[in-house]
Amino acid sequence: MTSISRLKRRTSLFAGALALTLASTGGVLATATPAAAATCMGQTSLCFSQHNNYGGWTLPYWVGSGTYITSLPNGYHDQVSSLVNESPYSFCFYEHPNMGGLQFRIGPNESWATIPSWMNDKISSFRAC
Ligand SMILES: [Ca+2]
Repeated sequence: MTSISRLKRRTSLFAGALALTLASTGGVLATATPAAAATCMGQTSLCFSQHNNYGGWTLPYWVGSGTYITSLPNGYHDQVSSLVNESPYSFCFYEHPNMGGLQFRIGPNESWATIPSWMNDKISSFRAC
């Protein structure tokens, strides 16, 4: 074996080990960590939190395919910074009451530890969508 072919073999072994490490790390991050950090009330629930990473107050809702909330309770407007959706439904969140202004949509069973900055501290109403 020449020194060049030996080097190639070692490089490909290293690349294989690195890919395996990344894949297993990605699997852990994608499942265990968010699920442990983000819980609401069960399989048909949606929870808002005041701060990033589900901190501060939490406002929970039982939800269905026709959920339509024209206004969060007084004191909860324009403060939501993270979300947990433990339902099989997609939801749209709005900047103003009665589904007005900017819209931010999330899918079934999605949790957002940090919602996008353009919608942070702005949600005032939401509906299944
Ligand atoms: Ca906030």
